[in-house]
Amino acid sequence: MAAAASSSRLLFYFIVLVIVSHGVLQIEASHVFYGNLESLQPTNPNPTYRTSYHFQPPKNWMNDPNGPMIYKGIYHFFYQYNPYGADWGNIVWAHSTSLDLVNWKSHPPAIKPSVRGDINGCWSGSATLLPGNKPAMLYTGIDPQNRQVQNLAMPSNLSDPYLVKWSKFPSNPVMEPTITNQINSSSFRDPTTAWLGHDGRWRTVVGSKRNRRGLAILYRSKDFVRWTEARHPLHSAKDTGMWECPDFYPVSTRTRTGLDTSRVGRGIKHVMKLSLDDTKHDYYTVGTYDLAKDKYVPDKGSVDNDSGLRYDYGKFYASKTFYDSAKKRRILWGWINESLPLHDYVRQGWSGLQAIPRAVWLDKSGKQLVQWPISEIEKLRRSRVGLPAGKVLKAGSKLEVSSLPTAAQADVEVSFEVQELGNKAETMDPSWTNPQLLCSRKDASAKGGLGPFGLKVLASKNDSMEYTAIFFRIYKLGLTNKYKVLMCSDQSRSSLNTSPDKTTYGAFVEVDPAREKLSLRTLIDHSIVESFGGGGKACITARVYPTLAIGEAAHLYVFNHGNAHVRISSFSAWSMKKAHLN
Ligand code: DQQ
Repeated sequence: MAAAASSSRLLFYFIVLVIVSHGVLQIEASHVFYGNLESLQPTNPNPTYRTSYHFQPPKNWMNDPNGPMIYKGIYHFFYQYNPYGADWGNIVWAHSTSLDLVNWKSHPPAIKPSVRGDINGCWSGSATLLPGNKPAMLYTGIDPQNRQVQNLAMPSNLSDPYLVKWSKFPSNPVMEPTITNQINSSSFRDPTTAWLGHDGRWRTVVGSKRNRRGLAILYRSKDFVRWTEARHPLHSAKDTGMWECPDFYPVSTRTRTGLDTSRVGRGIKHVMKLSLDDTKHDYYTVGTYDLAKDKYVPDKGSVDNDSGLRYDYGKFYASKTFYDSAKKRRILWGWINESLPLHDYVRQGWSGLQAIPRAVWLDKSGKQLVQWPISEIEKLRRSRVGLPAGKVLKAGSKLEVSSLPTAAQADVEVSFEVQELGNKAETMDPSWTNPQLLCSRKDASAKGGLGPFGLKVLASKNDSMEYTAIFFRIYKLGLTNKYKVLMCSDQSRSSLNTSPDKTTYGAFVEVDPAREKLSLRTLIDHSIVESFGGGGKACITARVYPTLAIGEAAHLYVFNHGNAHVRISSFSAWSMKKAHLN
């Protein structure tokens, strides 16, 4: 038996050698491979925009988070990585570990193209902890015919807590498109973390599409090795296009405590997150997992397409959660890509970052998720600067927060209270249903009734040339006593450089300003502005490339361009220490 296994392994190595010697093939899917750029050396390795506490490798291209997990007290993070350049291509699973999700040590790539089932690329996938605490990775491989197939890999040595070496299952692939199953071989990728049903069978879903219908194809297995496609998908939705990186997990309706992916039962709802290849948005629904039918059904009112709820209304894609059993929380990772044109980031020699890992839980309304940066990140805070509680920010005024050691690397928490709601709030037009459009029509400089008020970050002196503004506007809904809060992240003046994409982002925040304070937290990290409105009910992440507001020359302001006074009920800003990033 063992001799047969080792001879089949030898055969695989032989095949690999033959294939590798013929060079890497070109594949196109949701990312475009520009093979000719690989040979370009970075001519402008300018460190200005590199981050101090947002995860990134020392160089080259990074995209999706893969297989996050905790094993023997160590956090593992894998990611899509190009070892040869700053553009997408030659994809391997790079690997880093951490004790605190803040400081990271890098290891050699864990999964690289080497066998028939992944010779043209090791694409996204997820970790499952099998009984006995044995990690198993399901990931998409690109085979010699450029078909997308699903493979299995496991650690070679379970007593190494860093899990540096990984072995591929000799009979990979474990799921593949065939003539009979009618799966489109170029739209079949990104298996989720598997969950175990009461019938003793594992389940996973793989993202796909049929015509324009997005599909989460369901597979079941008793042994994690032989997988059978179910007769129906776990879920599908019309006109959504290809579903990349699906994520499916339970959330508690009662507490913020995270749940293991296999948990079902009373007091539990489920979340289905999909990454839409068409728009590069991650949207999610909240719903019920019907165990009898093995189907997921979104709740009534939970919008199941691109106009539904999003983790983040800025740059945030291909995200993935995992259950952190050490701290009993569910943690979300998401990829933040560049806003620079391709040639600019190839010249700078690196591309792509990860958002700060966020704890996620179900809001008490049961209708949406709440996200908050993991508390460990707070240990990087130093030199707190406050403002007196209750300070009034007069209509049309701004205030500089001047004594921060560096405003280019900071964490800011502010909360606002508004009086005069009834008199000063502008009336919302019922046709204003698209918050991003609304924010781009009314940028931070457009005076309003209640708002815009918020923060100007990465601002040049007197915010006269450059700034990124994150702010709120409060609207009244018709003749009612109800209000709608709009949150915007306005990048239109973020840089004097004309080449970056400066799209403005927006979201509605489910907060009642008549009863609650309106809070905003913004993590600033040189070229990232990651903001959490309403205690994490709406998040917006932006990439910016200021030319003046860099390093020590970056300024921070609190502003109010509305025509009503606003009270700052609390304010704290910290400079952030540098984390150890790989
Ligand atoms: N990125 C991976 C795919 C996935 C896409 C390839 C999403 O597996 O569908 O790098 O960004």
